[in-house]
Amino acid sequence: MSDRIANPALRAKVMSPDEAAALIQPGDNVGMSGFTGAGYPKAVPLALADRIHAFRTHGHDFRIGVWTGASTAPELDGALAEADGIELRLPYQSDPVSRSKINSGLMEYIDVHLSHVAQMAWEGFLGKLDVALVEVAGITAEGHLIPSSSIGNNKTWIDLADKVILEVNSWQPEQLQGMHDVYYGTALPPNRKPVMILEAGDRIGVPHFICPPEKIVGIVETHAPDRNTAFKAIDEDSRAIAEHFIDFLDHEVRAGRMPAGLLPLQSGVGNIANAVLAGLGESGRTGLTAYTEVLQDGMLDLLESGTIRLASATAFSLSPAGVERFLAGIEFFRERIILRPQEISNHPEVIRRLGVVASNGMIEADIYGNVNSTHIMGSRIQNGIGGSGDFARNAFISTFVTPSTAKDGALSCIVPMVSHVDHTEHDVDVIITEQGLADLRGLAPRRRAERVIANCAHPDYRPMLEDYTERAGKGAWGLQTPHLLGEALSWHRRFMDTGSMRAH
Ligand code: 0RQ
Repeated sequence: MSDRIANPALRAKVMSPDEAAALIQPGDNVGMSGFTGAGYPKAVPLALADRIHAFRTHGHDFRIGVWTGASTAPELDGALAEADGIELRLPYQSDPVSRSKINSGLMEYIDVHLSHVAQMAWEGFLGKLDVALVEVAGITAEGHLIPSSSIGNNKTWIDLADKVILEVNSWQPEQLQGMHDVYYGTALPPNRKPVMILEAGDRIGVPHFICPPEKIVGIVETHAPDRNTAFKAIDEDSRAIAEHFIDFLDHEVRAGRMPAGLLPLQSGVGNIANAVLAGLGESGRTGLTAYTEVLQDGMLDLLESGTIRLASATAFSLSPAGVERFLAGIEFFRERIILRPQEISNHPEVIRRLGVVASNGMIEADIYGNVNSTHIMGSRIQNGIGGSGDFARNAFISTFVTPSTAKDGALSCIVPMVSHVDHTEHDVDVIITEQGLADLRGLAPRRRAERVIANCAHPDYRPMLEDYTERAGKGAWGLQTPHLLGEALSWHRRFMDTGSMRAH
């Protein structure tokens, strides 16, 4: 037994993963920890997948509802989806097996704004939460639970569930203790109070989760790493996108809309977001702050170089090399990083007050500035909206980034009409591709279209977009947001029929 469980009464509850999995029954809703591959339970979901397989072998069905913070890893989403053990999954996920089950109609998926999940669970729409299955870094002598590498919805799951199962992971650094800020002041209307974060680094909570010991029905000890996928090397397109973004920030400072120290930055997930952070590091700025969800490798660079002095988030999402660096410099980083529940890291009130500058990835944007972050060809889910909507709607400036084409140029990421809308034209201020940047603030729809096409579309697709816009400008039913409805989605149709959006 490791020395991570300092409370004697709770030490007595240590059991095997199989014994813990046996506490989860068919039809249960299970609130699990985990956010962008960090801090998810690593042993019990695998044991549960075995239990589900065994049930099936004996002719019995076994499915559960899986609620998390965000994406997890093959040991959780992958294993349970493979076993056809998930009836309903929420919120954001990015596992390929789950994606395939969802897109084949075998698994239900609710894609919720990440800041809304906790309130939705409290409101009762999702049914009863039977079990919370949460990874922690340790348990103090008083019985307080030390959070691990993500917080996500763990506080809510522990509060709401009938039973709590803990995984105490000794792979997680002990020095995480003290980095977290768990806020216990949330309530439903009409009892809500202001969330008093006035600067990105403000602390308003406690560094641990509080859980009545009698609710804890089992504790499993693990020593296993987080998922930790490596980032792609920064390519030319990502570098160009980062340069446009940084030029834009300089422009905003010169225009007097932002202080020289900028406003708190939010940066989404993925390779391009990581490249944007790297570009910021080369810009020579210092003393910035981040109010964001996820801390990728690029953020460690910025903290080390002093570009960013403080970062608030709900989770890490580091590559294996990033984990090594984090561990080597943990005393330095723990002074500069705060992890919060996702209902606070993504809180609309706080994002609006701080004036966050948001930057998120997307699948496609249309000429008027509507953005699709989630669905390929309007129907196949890629990942989910995650926190991008929390930030896009409430940010001071909301930017979306993508290469101008995908799949070796067979797809244009700038299209006449998006095949699915996550962020409406009203929530999208700036679109950036490697071609350039379209600042849409203050522009009416037809002027937005001109700018998006001229600045962001790939030259191979620009003439087709100009042609569409010109004809729509003459033949549309109305000229506020001109569209030819019979043709607006024909580019997607062509891709599905021929494998390319190109006309020939
Ligand atoms: O597919 O993997 O099969 O090659 O989409 O695209 O270019 O690798 O970009 O990793 O930055 O992800 C929007 C998915 C972008 C991500 C999205 C295909 C492309 C590839 C991935 P392959 P890239 P990224 C904070 C904020 C929503 C949640 C969010 C995302 C795959 O940014 O999930 O922002 N965002 N959360 O080939 C068809 C197009 C395409 C396309 C790209 N136009 N049509 N396929 N692809 N463009 C974090 C959280 O909330 C947790």
